[in-house]
Amino acid sequence: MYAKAKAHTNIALVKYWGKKDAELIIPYTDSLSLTLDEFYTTTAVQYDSQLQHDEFVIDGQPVNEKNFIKLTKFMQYIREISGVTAFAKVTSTNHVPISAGLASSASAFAALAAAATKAAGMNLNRTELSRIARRGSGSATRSLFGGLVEWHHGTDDATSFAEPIQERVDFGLEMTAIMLDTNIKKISSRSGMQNVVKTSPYYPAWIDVVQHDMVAMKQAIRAQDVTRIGQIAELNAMRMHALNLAADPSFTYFNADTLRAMALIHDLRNQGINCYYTLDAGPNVKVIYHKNDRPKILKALQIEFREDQLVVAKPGPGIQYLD
Ligand code: 2P0
Repeated sequence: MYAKAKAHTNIALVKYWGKKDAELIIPYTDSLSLTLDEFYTTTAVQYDSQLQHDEFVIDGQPVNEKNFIKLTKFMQYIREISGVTAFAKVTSTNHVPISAGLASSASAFAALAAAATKAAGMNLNRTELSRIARRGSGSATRSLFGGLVEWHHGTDDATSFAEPIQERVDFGLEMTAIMLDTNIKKISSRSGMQNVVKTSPYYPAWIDVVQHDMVAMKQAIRAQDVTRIGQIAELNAMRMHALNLAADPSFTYFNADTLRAMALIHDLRNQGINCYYTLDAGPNVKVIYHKNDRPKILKALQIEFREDQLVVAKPGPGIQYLD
């Protein structure tokens, strides 16, 4: 009745932003991501018939009530499908280079789905696990697999799951995260995307954008064209963030440093250094480039940002069981 798993986080190159079904977390669009080696979560699950409720300890701290409700609901689903009746003690550790930064619900729910089902005696493949992880957090769907991963939006629980496009990414694609603000974000992804779906007049256009970008991105991956991958990812991210600016109430995850970092990447490109950026539901900027260009890019970034704000992340693996 015990298992431990490790899952890595992922950064979307074609973003997921909006749910058709909030309960099952069925998105409006497909999405495509790169799993990273630097950021991961390890989670141990122990079912224990003596417990009166589930217990969750994350990074040494018991979780708050809001997270407890979300997590115990997830565990309840695992009990339903596995037939296990006991509550569980769940112990989770986020491994990130600096505090809070890129700790992510993606790696958290992927690791929990794997550990909780294995401890319950289930032997599921990664596709099945990705469908389960999806119920915890959309981006977790993709974190069961390594490298470049596609999440098929599907129409129901059976058809909304992730699939690897290329698990071993060996053509030089790399990212560096510029950590600008590691505080917890003010607008959660969940409420941000909900507001956008309801009020952003550009939402129908976004659905078309993603359909187009998924095809173009997969072509660029097949061609191992890092420049094209960066171009598509950057424009896709900006179009996602434009939805937020156009929502009512309007909002943005950018701060002044975000704009400074984006301007620097544009400067580098103008100097002939090939690099692009993407941003998620927060101000931190992730730079996309070919690893051969890393020294030049880091040299330029180090003039503007502290060394400890810059985290190089390579493509990472899929789910692993530990112990
Ligand atoms: C993504 N993001 O594709 C997009 C791009 C952030 C921006 O998925 O509500 O934590 O748990 O499904 O997955 C972050 O949102 O949201 C996210 P829920 P999630 O990676």
